[in-house]
Amino acid sequence: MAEEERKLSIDPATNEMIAKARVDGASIAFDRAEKMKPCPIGQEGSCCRMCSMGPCRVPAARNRDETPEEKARRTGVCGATAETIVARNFTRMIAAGSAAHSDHARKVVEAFLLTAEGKAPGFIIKDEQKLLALALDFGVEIGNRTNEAIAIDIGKLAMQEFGQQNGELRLTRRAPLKRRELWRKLEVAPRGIDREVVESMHRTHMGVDQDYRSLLAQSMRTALADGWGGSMIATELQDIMFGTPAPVFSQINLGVLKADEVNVIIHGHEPALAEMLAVAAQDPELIDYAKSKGAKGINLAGMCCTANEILMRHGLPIAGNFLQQELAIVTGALEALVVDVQCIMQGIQDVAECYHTKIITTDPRAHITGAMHIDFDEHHAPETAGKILRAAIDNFPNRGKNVRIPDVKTDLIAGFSHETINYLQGGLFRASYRPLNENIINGRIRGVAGVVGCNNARVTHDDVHVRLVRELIKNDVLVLQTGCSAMACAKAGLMLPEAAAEAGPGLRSVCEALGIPPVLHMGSCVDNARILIAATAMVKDGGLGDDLSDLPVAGAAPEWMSEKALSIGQYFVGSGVYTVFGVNWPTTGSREVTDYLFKEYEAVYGGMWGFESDPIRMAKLMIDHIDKKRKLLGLDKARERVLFDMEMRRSMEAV
Ligand code: NFS
Ligand code: SF4
Repeated sequence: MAEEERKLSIDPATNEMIAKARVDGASIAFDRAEKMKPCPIGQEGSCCRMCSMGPCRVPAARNRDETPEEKARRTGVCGATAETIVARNFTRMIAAGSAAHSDHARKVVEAFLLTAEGKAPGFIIKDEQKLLALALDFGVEIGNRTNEAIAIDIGKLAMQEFGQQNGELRLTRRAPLKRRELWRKLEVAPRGIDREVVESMHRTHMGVDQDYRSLLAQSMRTALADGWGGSMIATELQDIMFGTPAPVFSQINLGVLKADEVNVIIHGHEPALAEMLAVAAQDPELIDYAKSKGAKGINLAGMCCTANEILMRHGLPIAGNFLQQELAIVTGALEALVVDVQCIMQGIQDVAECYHTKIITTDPRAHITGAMHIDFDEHHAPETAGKILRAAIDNFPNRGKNVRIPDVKTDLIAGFSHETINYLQGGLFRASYRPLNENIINGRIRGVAGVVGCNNARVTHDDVHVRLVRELIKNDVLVLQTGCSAMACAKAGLMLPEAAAEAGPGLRSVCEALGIPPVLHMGSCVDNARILIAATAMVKDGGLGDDLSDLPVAGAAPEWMSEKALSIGQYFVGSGVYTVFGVNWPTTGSREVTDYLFKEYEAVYGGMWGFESDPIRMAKLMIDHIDKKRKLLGLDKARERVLFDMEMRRSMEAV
């Protein structure tokens, strides 16, 4: 049967747990995906349910030579065309994605203000240097003021970014001048974060904006409010409170769970709770309590983006990425799965009922029917963390006999923030992007790719990420990663310096000289803002053009599923980056809209969208784009030379 033939994952731990789930009778996303076929009309963006005269289904024309009369007949009850319907759906998805990142940021700003005011026990201002740098960006006076006083001003200004009605978001000032001028000219410079999300919802309401170009311009403004607003604010303030990531060693995959300890996984996105749990898990009193219940200790691991946050800052192990959340429960060895917001499948509750795992929701915005709820409140963070861990410890004696922890885990090095990359290349006193730019100019590094995003149950788990990234590094493209994509490649061993052996000769020589892997883990999905900053630093360092769209770079989300990924893609495109998505593409219901995003956008933004489900072809699209940019910069000859040099070097080594 075809269903049996489709390979569900390339990860042995995942496959082992899928098999166990089936024996145990637990319902998991991998199997539900087989039963739940996607609706073809919804998938192409052609279903409108913006009013109760619908839902109206306006599927894409099946023949390319559709006459205008035929096309005119393909509209909703209100007369909305396929173009309008598709663009409205696309815009709403981006609004939801931007809202998710930005509402996360809002919580971070609230916690930051409480911390500065001394009202959040357990939280401190950890990275003074970053605080002062942000103060300069925000125009906050430093003088002889205390860190707390400076932080209060920054926090207030950051909070204003949400409610601001006019003008431009502060952090857009960090973008290259040329880019900002373009945004102004196109009238897509984001005014206020909340305003852009609300306006997107308004404009997509029945009977408002009914021109796809106009709708897509608003979707761009909303996405830019995410990348250069919400996400960037979240990353910056999290770094100040919890520390800016530096290289750290850790391990990943379900094999990080321990047979003789209380296993707690923290899953979701906002690092505040996870930070407190990381501290509480070291508390001798709680460790003794765990021992009193027969466990050897408390083992805390992460999942999804929360995992990336605590990995980058504490080196805590990662249990897995998005499609492994239910499987962690299937091990039978998980006492508690603690969740906050985003990417948490409701299915975990049902799976948990087959085992002893407690699902503990912690955010007032995200409840799950049947789960235990312990509200996380920054005013009492350490106490709440203790309460959560006690609930997990109390559950240890309930662990049954049906336990199997896959003996699979991989080492990795993470923690490549913009600051780290800067430092690694020149040391503290000469920190700069010069060596990276020089290696791009001399052709050892062909270009840089950001490979990010989710897992998707419609494609073989981790497969597209890993094959794409392998192909890119083989072709001397340095890869920057975040999110679940980073975890896929970490599991495949690509985040170790030894992985340089898989890279092309040029990239390999650079990685070996710096002692870094060819694939750099930059953090969670809000940390895609770090990629924007790194790219801007490349422009500012010189020699690679004067705008982000001049750089030999490309982006991809090969297994995307979340609306957040679409918002990220759109802000990358709007920042001038060619961005390719896999799995499926949500605007195929209109050829005109799709052509606009894939082709015409290039003339508008310098960056455009692409779609390709095959990883090798996806890599080719990205590499072709990188080569095109190299040529425009006059760097195509340099690469030919360096490859010759490498050949020569190797023949010399052989002598
Ligand atoms: Ni990003 Fe992170 Fe993963 Fe996708 Fe979800 S965890 S915020 S959305 S699934 S990469
Ligand atoms: Fe149909 Fe128009 Fe209503 Fe959409 S807004 S459901 S296309 S009538």
